[in-house]
Amino acid sequence: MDGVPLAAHLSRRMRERSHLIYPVATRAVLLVAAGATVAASVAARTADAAWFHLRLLRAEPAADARLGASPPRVALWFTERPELAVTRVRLLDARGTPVALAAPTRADSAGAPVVAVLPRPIGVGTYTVVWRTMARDGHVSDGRYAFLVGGAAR
Ligand SMILES: [Cu+2]
Repeated sequence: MDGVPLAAHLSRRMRERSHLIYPVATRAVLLVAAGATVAASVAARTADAAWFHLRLLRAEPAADARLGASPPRVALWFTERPELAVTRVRLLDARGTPVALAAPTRADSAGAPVVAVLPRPIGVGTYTVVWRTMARDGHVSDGRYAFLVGGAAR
């Protein structure tokens, strides 16, 4: 039955997105509503995806970059000011294991990136940056992208 996995997916999605925005009681109501009105949720989610206010503008390392050596940091520029207190940046190796990364910081100036320093250099391999943040209006955005260390020399 097609509706079941979709409903489960939407519930999970709603839970992820709501935990920063809504108190627990409201979240429970939203989960019930999500199960009851899947079609409406699909429409809302589609519109939502098209209108995420905060998006990743650019990044260092860039998506799909091939670096000759370990980057010193991950820097993320967003289209609007992110709420640093709820911003999470993780770096995963090819097996999905988290790599040591300092807590994200951000200079208090317009256009400043969120920066997470690598305390130790990383070795050759493929890595994935996973980020999640929230705009000042409470909208949560998240994403991930990969880059390669050791792929420059050929
Ligand atoms: Cu928004």
